[in-house]
Amino acid sequence: MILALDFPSGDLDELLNGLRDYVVGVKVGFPLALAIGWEGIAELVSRHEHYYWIADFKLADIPDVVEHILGRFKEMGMDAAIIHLFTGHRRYETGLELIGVAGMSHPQAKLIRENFVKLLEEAELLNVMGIVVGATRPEMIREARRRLPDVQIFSPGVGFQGAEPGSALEAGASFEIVGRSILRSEDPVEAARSVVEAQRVILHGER
Ligand code: NUP
Repeated sequence: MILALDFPSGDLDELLNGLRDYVVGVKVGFPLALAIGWEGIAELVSRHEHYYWIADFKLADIPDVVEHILGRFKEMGMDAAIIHLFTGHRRYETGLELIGVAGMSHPQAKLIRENFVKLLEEAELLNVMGIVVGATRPEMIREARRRLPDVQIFSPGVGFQGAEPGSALEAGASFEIVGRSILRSEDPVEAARSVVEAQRVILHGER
């Protein structure tokens, strides 16, 4: 599971230390940048380097600007960044892995949904490492997995937005992204443990 670290409360280091057994990566975006600043994020990354860090700012600018931003994210210790695919990009030499938005989890993402196949084609053309496809849309995950068998599929929308833990993995996603249902829980570690257990039960019938 990837943790969406948008609205944490309490001590961030304690939270990230406590989640090590259940979380492989941490995704950060504007909510955390607005709360603790770019420096704060860079320092957090440097204290928790074992996590796979994803910068989710859904970049959608001209390629020269995107390349500059990706370079700065790399300096901050990020491992990957999420970009929008609809603006068009070139292949960037920044050392960051790229994840393109192919489908979104919220019901209002109509234009993106209508252009899903074209966005998958763009992802293939750019040879991105991964794509985002909402967990709330298992039929789109299945379609993406069928068309792009080797791409990593990251699926947000589990828990708070309604998708059941494990359901996106079952449809073919590589990682589920979970935020508020863990962060807003009384006991985030227990909430993360129960997500991972549900994923195992769905995938392997294990307990
Ligand atoms: O389609 C998307 N849906 C989505 O929720 C693409 C995203 N990147 N996200 C992000 O995933 C969103 O910005 C948030 O950081 C996370 C989901 O968090 P939550 O609904 O589990 O709290």
